[in-house]
Amino acid sequence: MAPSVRSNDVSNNTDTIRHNWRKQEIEALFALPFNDLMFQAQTVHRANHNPNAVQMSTLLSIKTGACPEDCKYCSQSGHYNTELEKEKLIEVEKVLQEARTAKEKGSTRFCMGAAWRSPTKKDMPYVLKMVNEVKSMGMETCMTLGMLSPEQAESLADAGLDYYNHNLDTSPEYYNSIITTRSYQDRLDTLKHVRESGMKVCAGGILGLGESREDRAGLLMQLANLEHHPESVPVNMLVKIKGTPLEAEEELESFEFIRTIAVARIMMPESFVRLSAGREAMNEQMQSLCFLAGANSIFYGERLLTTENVEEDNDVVLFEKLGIVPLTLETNRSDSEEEAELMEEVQANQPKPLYYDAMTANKSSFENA
Ligand code: SAM
Ligand code: DTB
Ligand code: SF4
Repeated sequence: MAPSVRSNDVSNNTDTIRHNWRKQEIEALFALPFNDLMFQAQTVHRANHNPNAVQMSTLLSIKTGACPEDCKYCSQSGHYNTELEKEKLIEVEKVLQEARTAKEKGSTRFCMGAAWRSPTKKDMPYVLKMVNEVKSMGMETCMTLGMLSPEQAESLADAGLDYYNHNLDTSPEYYNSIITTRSYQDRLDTLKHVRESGMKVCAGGILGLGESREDRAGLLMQLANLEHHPESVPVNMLVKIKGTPLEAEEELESFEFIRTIAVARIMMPESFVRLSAGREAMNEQMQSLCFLAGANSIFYGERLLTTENVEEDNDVVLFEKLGIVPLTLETNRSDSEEEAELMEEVQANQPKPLYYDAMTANKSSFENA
């Protein structure tokens, strides 16, 4: 029998930004007939985004493995034997080379990730230099370095870091089954420091950790009820890593993953929802349904941090089949940024109040005729 919630009325959802979602409402969205959920998500998506443009970020691991945290899904945790090749903080020049290549291939954002609990005082000058130099190449910058103090967030913001990625990973209720070395509140605190520093927030989670639908709803509720929605919401599908406690975790059903993307889109209409890790194991049709559900960002490039991503050529082919274009920095500017720039232009072109330039005035009216 079809559930009693009908989704034809989308009028309340296309232009409302809410921060007071209740678990029951979210679960009701999850329980909609699939087509109704997709229609509602696509309607919200179209009201807020170009439905045929996808933002592309490229990842680079700047410090790999030997992490003191015990995240049960992670290849980089020092608690598990994952046979990962560890690497100390890499040289700034190597980062710049990789960023240059990513830019040439069409990526607009460069995300640098380190397997740290949090950066140390000694690490900071290097990461600040990386931000500064990648930024001056004309790319958006993103980092994920673990927990940040308010001061560290400030200094990254001052260096020009655009986004900071820090995931909540799952619901508060399920969290302790996955990570014990860092609390949920620690994560919320870092997100607060990032927001207060003025950087944009990238925060999402992982599906397929053995969590329930209620946990997926709980994760989205946490994200959407933050004071401001994260500008970027990565939704990762667990990449099973040999040697971790989740290596043999049962596969999450594909439609449940797509439903989660759709519910995220409805709850956070203006955010970029990123179809993140796990894409390599998804066929073209599954990825297309994720885009239809409102995902409008991907990691582009052959590697994520320590695992393989979809081959670039395959992404190009899929985009061509779907008529999707990569979002450029120019088209990604917000209305307020554009308005501010227009106002500046208008003000710069204001005629001097004490004389009237008849020649120019006439000329432009001819041109406009
Ligand atoms: N060490 C930092 C931290 O955890 O805050 C940053 C790097 S960490 C790899 C960033 C995120 O990647 C994690 O929070 C998790 O959501 C995701 N991730 C890590 N390993 C994953 C895996 N095997 N499958 C899917 N997502 C994963
Ligand atoms: C995020 O949410 N996913 C990215 C990024 N933020 C840093 C990381 C995915 C890691 C996938 C497993 C790996 O390559 O180690
Ligand atoms: Fe360390 Fe981040 Fe991996 Fe957790 S997810 S073990 S904090 S690198």
